[in-house]
Amino acid sequence: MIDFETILVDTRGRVGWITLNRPEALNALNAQTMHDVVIAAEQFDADPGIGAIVITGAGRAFAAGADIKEMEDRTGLDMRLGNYFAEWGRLVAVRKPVIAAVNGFALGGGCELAMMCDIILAADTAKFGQPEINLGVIPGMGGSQRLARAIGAYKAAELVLTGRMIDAAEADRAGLVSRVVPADALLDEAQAMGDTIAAKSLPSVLAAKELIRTSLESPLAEGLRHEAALFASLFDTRDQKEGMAAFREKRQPAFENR
Ligand code: CO8
Repeated sequence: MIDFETILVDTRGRVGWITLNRPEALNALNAQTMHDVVIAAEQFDADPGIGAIVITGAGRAFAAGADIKEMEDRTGLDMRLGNYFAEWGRLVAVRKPVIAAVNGFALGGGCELAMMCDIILAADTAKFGQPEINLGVIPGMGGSQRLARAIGAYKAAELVLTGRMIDAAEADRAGLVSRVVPADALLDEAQAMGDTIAAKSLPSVLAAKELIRTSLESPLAEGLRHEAALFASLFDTRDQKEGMAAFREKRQPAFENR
């Protein structure tokens, strides 16, 4: 692993951890952080020893948004030609499951980063919001699209147009998070969830992630065809034979990820 400037990276069992580490700036996402997260995630994605990835933040924020100080002097043309946020697309392209362990503020780009992940585990102290409207802009890393898909157009419009922050309980009711846990249990719960996923057969995990991701983009009939094809393809894995034999023999399966 390379030494990163803005994140901490470590491996716990088969779970790869990425901790945003600019707590003095509430982990505001500058270009270097984006680059570091993407490179670290791609390294975990390519590593056969890793089955799941967790992203969290050091200090009291997950991430309080894109770095306002880095952006503020740019022109519209700078933003357009620089294509500054395009690199996040590489995080979305990671094939292994990514869990956002949201420890505090997840605002603007921070909320959008959480929504790029497959699972959002939130501390009961977490706060979510898209406050860009207060800065004279709008969400720019997918917020208007992913939030509307996650919580519905009406709730998303309220949050994006007013900039109101919501707590973890409201985010949970709205369907923005997978589960809320006590703040002091967040990292252990994320690790346990990562361990659980990483113990499954990787081919089936990759297929499940891909299908759920693409369900947001494709018409139902196309998604169902895709599911049927991937479902069938898993019957050519040793792990499918092992998983079903283990069920019949009333024992735990020993998956080999092939
Ligand atoms: N960018 C840069 N610095 C930040 C950011 C940020 N997003 N958020 C916090 N900080 C810094 C503060 O400036 C402060 O630094 P300093 O000590 O040097 O003054 C430090 O972090 C601590 O913050 P506060 O003192 O403000 O802490 P508080 O507890 O008083 O407040 C808040 C916490 C409510 C989270 C507050 O910091 C806040 O409102 N932050 C900004 C939230 C925000 O507006 N986020 C949206 C940013 S825009 C965005 O994400 C757009 C994404 C996509 C753009 C794509 C374009 C193509």
